[in-house]
Amino acid sequence: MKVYIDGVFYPESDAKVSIFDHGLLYGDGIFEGIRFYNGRVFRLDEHLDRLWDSAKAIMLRIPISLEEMREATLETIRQNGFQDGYVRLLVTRGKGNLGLSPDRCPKATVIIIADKIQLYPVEKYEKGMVMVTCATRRAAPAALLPAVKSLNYLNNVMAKIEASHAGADEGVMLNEQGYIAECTGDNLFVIKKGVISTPPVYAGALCGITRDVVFEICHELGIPIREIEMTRYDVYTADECFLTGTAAEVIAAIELDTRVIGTGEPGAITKKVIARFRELAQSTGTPF
Ligand code: PXG
Repeated sequence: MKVYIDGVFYPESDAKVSIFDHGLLYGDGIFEGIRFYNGRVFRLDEHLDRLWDSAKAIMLRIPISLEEMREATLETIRQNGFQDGYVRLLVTRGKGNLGLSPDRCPKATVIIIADKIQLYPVEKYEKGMVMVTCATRRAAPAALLPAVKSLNYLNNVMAKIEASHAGADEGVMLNEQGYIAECTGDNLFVIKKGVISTPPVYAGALCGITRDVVFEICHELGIPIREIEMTRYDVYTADECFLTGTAAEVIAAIELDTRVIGTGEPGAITKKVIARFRELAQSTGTPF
């Protein structure tokens, strides 16, 4: 594996950052996870725009231009020789000292890793996911902006551990008010009487790029879709449920807190959305 760090490609064993990097010391940094399929990077510009927005929000100066980041991303994929896979972009505050102030970090560190990723076992894509509600809440927007894809994923990691200790595949995270925000690394959608609903971003969800693709698919296929605050009741009583994320793609969910959702199998509308998503993923994107 070849890893890009600040303009240089290193073999994996030599791909290292300083122990004084504030990404490590304080989780001070941002990232993006991007898929590439069949020789094309899916929604590359949308991911780069979100990375730049995350940087703006945390006052992080990315030391290369967006065009340079775009080219570095494509080159990292080429260097690794995959046709399909996953590319992770990280920008940390960079090397500083043991004080948390970024004043002493003269330059941000840029890392690009191209690899394979499989978030859930193959059979889950056929059968659907079992979910539990996590006690760990999504971080409050006044504490840690949920729209920023930052290196602070500790609450999501805690929620993921809770879900797996409960024997579930995924965890549903609520916001401070008890409304559904999203899952630990995926956005959540339900379908009731032919209408798709998903929590608004202000409920504590990340503005997912795959989530945006689902809105486009629904507009194209004429399926009604809306953003609305949701409680667990809306998931318990839904006809269908599915999750979206770059790593997860689109995947059905069939149970929450031991309540079976709908028939307990991936539903017809979910399957339609999944099929169209796969077509788009395979046939559109930035060639490398
Ligand atoms: N919510 C959160 C909190 C995320 O981290 C999504 C939603 C989906 O967004 P996109 O833009 O990808 O559709 C994410 C992104 C992992 C992993 O290993 C998860 C994500 C990204 C990278 C890795 O679980 N989720």
